[in-house]
Amino acid sequence: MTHSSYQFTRAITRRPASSATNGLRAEDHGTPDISQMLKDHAHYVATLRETGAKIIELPALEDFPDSVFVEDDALCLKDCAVLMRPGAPSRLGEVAMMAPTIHTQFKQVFQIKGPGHIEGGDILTTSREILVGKSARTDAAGVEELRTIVTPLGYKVREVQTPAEILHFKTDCSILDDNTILSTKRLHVSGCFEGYRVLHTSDGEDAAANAIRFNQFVLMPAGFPNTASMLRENGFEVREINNTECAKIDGGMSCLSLRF
Ligand code: CIR
Repeated sequence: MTHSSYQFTRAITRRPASSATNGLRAEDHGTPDISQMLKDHAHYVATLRETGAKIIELPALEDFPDSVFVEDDALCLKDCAVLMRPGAPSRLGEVAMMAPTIHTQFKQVFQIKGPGHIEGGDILTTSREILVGKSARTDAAGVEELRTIVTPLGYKVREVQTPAEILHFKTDCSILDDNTILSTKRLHVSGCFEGYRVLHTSDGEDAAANAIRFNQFVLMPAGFPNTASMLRENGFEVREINNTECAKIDGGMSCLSLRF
């Protein structure tokens, strides 16, 4: 399998619902301000669009407080998509709401049927393999079902472990180019990135790891100046997006879009 892990022609996003104030969170950091979240989301979408990609914007789903985090609903590959089966019970129903859009974009669509669970936030697709971190949301059965679906298509799935203290594998890492990963030190020490060039987030800036490379830009949450400088010194064109409100419900740059 060889294809670029950061060049995309399309992305799917979903407008934040007012009910995002009830979004899932590991710790209470206060209630998200929805008008600020909407502004940040608009900035995010505009930045994706600035790269020339087509952005499919879906309407808010009030019944699903976490539905702005579309990444968890599907895995989009070059030639097919796989609808996920979230481990968070309140998020299971989001997938059916995403499915029609996925079907308009992909000829080949698969579905994780269970009994296992898997969320897109635990999946890092690199140019050579699909890393899936087992977590509180993604279990071994979910990983195995994904493996059964994509192996015949030529993809290699590697099961890794999301550190216990973080929500998703990609909470702590992101792809910067075909051979380079941005990672927190705590995730890198787990040894899962052998063979890749790894750049570390700066001390005290772990939350900067949930970034995305989308065509010419690296979108990262604002407020992590040392990591932003390090990325610029390494030649990346960094765009900083305020993420204070999504961060209150454990969401970051990658969660907000499906990219393909
Ligand atoms: C959740 O707990 O499911 C949401 N509040 C945050 C999801 C973030 N998604 C992601 O990291 N891919």
